[in-house]
Amino acid sequence: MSDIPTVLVHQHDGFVEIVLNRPDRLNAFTKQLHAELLAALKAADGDEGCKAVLLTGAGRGFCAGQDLTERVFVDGEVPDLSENLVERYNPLISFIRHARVPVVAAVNGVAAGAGASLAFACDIVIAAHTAKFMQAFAKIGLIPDAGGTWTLPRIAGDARARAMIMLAEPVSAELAVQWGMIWKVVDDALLHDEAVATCRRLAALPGSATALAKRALLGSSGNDLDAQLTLEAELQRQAGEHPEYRLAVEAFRRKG
Ligand code: LHQ
Repeated sequence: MSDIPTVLVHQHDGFVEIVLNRPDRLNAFTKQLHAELLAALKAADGDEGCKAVLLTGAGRGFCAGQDLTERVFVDGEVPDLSENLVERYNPLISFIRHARVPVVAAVNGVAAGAGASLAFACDIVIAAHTAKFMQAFAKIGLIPDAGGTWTLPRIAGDARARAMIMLAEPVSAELAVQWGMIWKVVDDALLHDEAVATCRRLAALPGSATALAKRALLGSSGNDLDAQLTLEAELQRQAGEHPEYRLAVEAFRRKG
C-alpha cells in the first residue's frame, strides 16, 4: 500500500475529475488503485451536484491494465485469476455502466489490456491523437477481461474485435474514431479542454434524462425490439414525471 494516492480527485462546478495516478507504471491497476477508483466513482455518483465524471490518466499513459508486477509466482501454485476479476474488475466495470452519472474518458495515451476495457466501458470516449487502444492479453496468454469481450464487438464490430483480440494489435486513436469505437480524437494539447467542455455540456443538461438514457442503452444490448420498446416506455414515463422535463419544456415555450 503506497502513501501516494493512486487516484486524484478534482472537484469542478457540476462534475468531478478522476485522475489515475501511477504514471511510472502507465497507471496500471493495483489493488489500491482499484479501491481508490471505485470509491471515487461511488462518491461522484452519490453526489447530487455531480452531473458527470471525467476519467483520465496522469503522465503519458491512460492505463496499462493489470499491474503485471503485482503477482508473485510461487513454484507449484496455480493462480486463480478469476478472483481478481470477480472482486475488483467486474464490480468496477458494472458500476460504470450502471452509474447515474455519465463517465467521460479522456484517453491521454496508451490504453492496454484491462485499461482498454476500462475506456470501452465509459459512456463517451475522447482520445488524444497519440493515444492507442490495445487488447494486449493475447501476448501474455490471456483472454480479454473487464468486459472487453462484451464492449469491443459492440463498438468495433465482430470482425475488428476478433482481430484486435487475437493479434493484440494496437489501434490508433485515429482508426478507433474511424471505426466508431470512440466519440472523438483531438490534438494532444486540446484533450483536457475538450473533455472538460464535454463534462460542462453534460452538467448543463437535465441529469435525470442522462441517467435514464444510460439505463435504456444498457437494456438495448440484451433486449429484442419489443422488450426494448417496453423498457423505453417505462423509462420515458419516469423521465416525464421528473420536474426537469416540465422545466425544460416550459423554458422552450417561453423562448418560442
Ligand atoms: C507496467 C505495465 C503493467 C506493470 C507498463 N504492469 N508495469 C486482470 C486481472 C487478472 C488477471 C490478469 O488480467 C487482468 C487484466 C489485464 O489487464 S492483463 C493485461 C496487462 N497489461 C498488459 O499486458 C500491457 C503491458 N504493457 C505493455 O505492453 C506496454 O507497456 C505498453 C504497450 C502498454 C506501453 O509500451 P511503451 O509505451 O513502450 O511503455 P513501456 O513498456 O516502456 O512501459 C513504461 C513503464 O511502465 C515500464 O516501466 P520501466 O520501469 O521500464 O519504465 C513498464 O514496465 C511499466 N508498465 N505496463 N501492465
